[in-house]
Amino acid sequence: SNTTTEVPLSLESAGVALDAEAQVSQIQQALVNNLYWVQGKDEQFANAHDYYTALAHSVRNQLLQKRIRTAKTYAQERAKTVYYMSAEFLMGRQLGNGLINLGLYDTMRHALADCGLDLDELLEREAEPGLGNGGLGRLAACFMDSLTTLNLPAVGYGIRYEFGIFTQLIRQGHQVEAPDKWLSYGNPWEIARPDYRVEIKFGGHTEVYKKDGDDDYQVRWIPAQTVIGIPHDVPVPGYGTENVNLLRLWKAEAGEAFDLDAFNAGDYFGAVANKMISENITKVLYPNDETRQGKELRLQQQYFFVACSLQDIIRLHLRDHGSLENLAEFAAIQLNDTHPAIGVAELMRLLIDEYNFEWAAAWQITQRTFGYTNHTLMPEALEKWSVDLFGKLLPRHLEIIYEINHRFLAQVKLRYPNDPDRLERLSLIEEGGERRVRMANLACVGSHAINGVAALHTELLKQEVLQDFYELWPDKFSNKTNGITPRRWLLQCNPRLAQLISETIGDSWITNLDDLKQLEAHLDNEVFRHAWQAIKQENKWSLARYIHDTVGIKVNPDSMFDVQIKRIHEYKRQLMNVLHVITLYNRMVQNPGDHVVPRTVIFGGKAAPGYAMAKLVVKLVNAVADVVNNDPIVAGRLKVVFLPNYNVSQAQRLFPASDLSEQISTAGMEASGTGNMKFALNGALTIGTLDGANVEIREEVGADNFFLFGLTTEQVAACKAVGHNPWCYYDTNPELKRTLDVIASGLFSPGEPDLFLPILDSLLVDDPYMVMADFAAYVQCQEHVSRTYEDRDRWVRMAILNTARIGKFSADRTIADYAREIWKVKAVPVAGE
Ligand code: GPQ
Repeated sequence: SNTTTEVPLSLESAGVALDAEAQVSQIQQALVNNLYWVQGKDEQFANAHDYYTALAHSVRNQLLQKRIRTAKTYAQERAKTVYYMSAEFLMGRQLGNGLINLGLYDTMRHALADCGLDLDELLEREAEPGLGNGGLGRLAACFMDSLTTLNLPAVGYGIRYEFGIFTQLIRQGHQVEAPDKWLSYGNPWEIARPDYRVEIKFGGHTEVYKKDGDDDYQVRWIPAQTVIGIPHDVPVPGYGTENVNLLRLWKAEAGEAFDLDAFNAGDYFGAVANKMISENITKVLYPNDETRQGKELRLQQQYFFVACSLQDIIRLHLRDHGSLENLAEFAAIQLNDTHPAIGVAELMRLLIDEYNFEWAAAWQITQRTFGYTNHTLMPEALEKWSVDLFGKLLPRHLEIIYEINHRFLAQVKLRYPNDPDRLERLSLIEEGGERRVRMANLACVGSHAINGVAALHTELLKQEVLQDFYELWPDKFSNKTNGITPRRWLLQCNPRLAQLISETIGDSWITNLDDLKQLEAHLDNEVFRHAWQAIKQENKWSLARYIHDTVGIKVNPDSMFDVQIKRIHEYKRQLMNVLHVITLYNRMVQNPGDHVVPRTVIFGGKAAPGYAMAKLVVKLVNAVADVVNNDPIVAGRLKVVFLPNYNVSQAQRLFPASDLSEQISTAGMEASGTGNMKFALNGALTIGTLDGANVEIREEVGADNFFLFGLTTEQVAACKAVGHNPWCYYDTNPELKRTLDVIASGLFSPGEPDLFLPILDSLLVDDPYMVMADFAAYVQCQEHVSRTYEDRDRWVRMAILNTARIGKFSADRTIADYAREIWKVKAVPVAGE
């Protein structure tokens, strides 16, 4: 082959439509060229990872070509742009997604097979970019896919963590965390843009001064330290479009001047040590999901990426529009939770201190530009920063926040003249004890739109967490029920089902998920139902193989795959699921001859490293698995699997192979959930509470096709109001009693009889997540699930209806709603070559 071409080819050269054979040979040539010119490897010595990288570069070349044309088009059209600010983007692997979105997947598979390479194997070589914790980060990734697919001009702004979410290892059943060195073999998807570097200040003090030729006083910030932000751009393709948007992630480096003083003083080592401190800012993702950690470095991360992004937005806006007066007409900035909420104060600072705006004008621009999405109802998850820490790190921002608060509370006082309690609740500053800045209040005051992520969640926000803001500004509030991208979560992860669907109703569902409704017309077609079932079966076989390869457990692919995959949290009640497993086991021990519907109960999820109770639940699952999986009485009718290191790649294997989706959070606690949508899209049935988006999923798929159980939000509240007594459930439910007694007996903790006492204590002392109260209903509902599963034809019909009716939960719908109602942005399609 010819390896002497100077420039690595892109896969398709300008404009010429190639026949299939020519395309295959061009792909092969591009690969060889990449191997040679980009990686300096000869075919002879190239391993699978080298081929993966070569392939990734080929795809990247095409994406960059499209990206350049996209950027030109957006600038020419003076298009309004969405800036999605998020501390997390859980993108998942890029290669498979890139190939699918470019429409090259099948061609590539053939071209590779032709050279004796297996595409699936190469796809597995890609490191998982785990730049997020869970649902919130994955939502941001699905949104990027939909934004581009809808041809909406958008930039995702975030942090390029050198270490993503930790790798979860299981040792003797316990979770152990290992660092995630995802960049160690390089990242072919990113391009560093040192030419767009920005400088970010930290610490120091402020001072008043008079600008030349100006009578008014100005404030300036004299920082103690500066850090440089280097953008790293990742192209984001959409499905079937020429548009390519950008994910721009910031890496912190030491400022140019960092070393001068120290160097001049001869302190070379001190200077280099200082450089390391700067680079720490983007070193590692905080692995806490829905829990605050008031760590200085975390606030530095938040301010760093937001300040970098705002400078970038302003640079682009001034380039295209000349003045910041009309910023809100061309920029919509969405705050993904409160992590980027400091942006409100930073934009005010920029406008006032750097661009000489008057307060009122600056405030109007700021409010019109920002929107805020809330993702949790749990008060302990709301971010609050100590005023001391804040003032030390961001002295100018603290002043600005005080001024915002002063003006805001004056306005509130006019509206509610004799209501000091309300003033106290609305204040941006929490008083009493250590004074703290309330980031949710800052986000609410600084935004023109506030939204929740499911209908129930938004209602509860209005009634509870943000009630005072709702009463003040009801029109700011709206609901935007979450969604998922059908490209990754069906087309890519479940190719067999995707193909059956496309053969049956055509492929318009890929970009118009409501079209899945047409499947209902085929419900009575036996051939179709059999094909559906056969695909689920194949997917289960392939998951069974994966389980055996990763944890060495043999599972029965004919058993019901009962799956709970999500972060480990008390409110998500993995514990209730384990208690059910123990109950099933107890029944087998007591009545070995009874008929049972075989189940494989699969768990996956990470516990925050400092969350002792969640880690103990991981241990309990593994301990129960050890006993149940090895007891001959069970005879393979029940298996328990904890899959270590749940992540996006693993999720793509799990959803297609699941029969039962566990969505069993305490009502009123899960803001939305998005895994629930991925299961249903892939034809799993849900056992769930009336929580988050479960409510809307049940509405869509029909109550008959959803296994509902448990207390409602109101019942939970009522129960707690009269004083919930978990003991009475223990005393009156013999099966529940037996289940807790077996744990207490030490059966699952040989040699460590007290190991699980904290779990028993939590259940019996206050049971804050109502596991005891919901247990009987859960077990009863699970019996109904088992009986239904025995009628396999009924189950398949229900599964098909779940898929057919899940169209509402496409992220395309969600994004179209944000675009129309909050961002006021329009599609700007890029013309083909
Ligand atoms: N969510 Cl506040 C997270 O994943 N992390 C967080 O820190 C917060 C929320 C989730 C939430 O628990 C899910 O119910 C949502 O579906 C998801 O955000 C996306 O909105």
